[in-house]
Amino acid sequence: MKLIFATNNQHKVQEIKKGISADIDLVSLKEAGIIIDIPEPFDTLKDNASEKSQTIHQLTHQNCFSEDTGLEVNALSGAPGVKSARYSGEHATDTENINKLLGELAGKSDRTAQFRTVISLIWQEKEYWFEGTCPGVITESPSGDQGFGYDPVFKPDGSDRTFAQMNMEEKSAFSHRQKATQKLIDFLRQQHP
Ligand code: ITT
Repeated sequence: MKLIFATNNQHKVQEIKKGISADIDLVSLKEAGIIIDIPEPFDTLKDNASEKSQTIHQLTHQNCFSEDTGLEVNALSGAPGVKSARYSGEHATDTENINKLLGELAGKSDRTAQFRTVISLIWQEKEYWFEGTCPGVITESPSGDQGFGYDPVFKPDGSDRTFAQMNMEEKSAFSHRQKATQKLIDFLRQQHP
């Protein structure tokens, strides 16, 4: 079955393509030839995910999904959360965002955090949501050069390595994105047993 993944983030495409079953023909926006910068104007991951999938559905009239992900840090009352991509400014780089995060956490003893992913699926004209979380801690300094975003400073519970020190399969065993994707796969299997 064909499913469009409404994202411009190629790291997300790679991770979800690895985690999704072979019977699902996942097509990224790039592969579908759709060039669009979808705004994320809302205060929740769920609303932003819906905005992305509905925009692409209105354009293509095909089954599609999107996801919005945020890093929620307890000592910062859940920040950067829904603003994770723009934490240190509108066009912030990953390094700038990480530096801001480490600065905000300096001297704080509670370094617990979680990644949260919300998937919005539009399947046969109806919308469904799936969520995945991954608890962990923010390290004192960056380690590793794999992955993307905040991966160099996020160590999931149960591991002594950051996400950036893991390959994609290792990250998947812990990851928020993979947990949400698995729920999506389970749903699609029920539609087409
Ligand atoms: P799309 O909206 O096109 O899907 P995006 O990069 O704008 O892509 P988000 O708004 O969902 O995606 O992502 C928010 C930011 O959170 C993202 O830019 C990364 O910095 C960070 N992020 C998301 N998932 C992550 C992960 O698995 N590991 C580390 N950082 C992640």
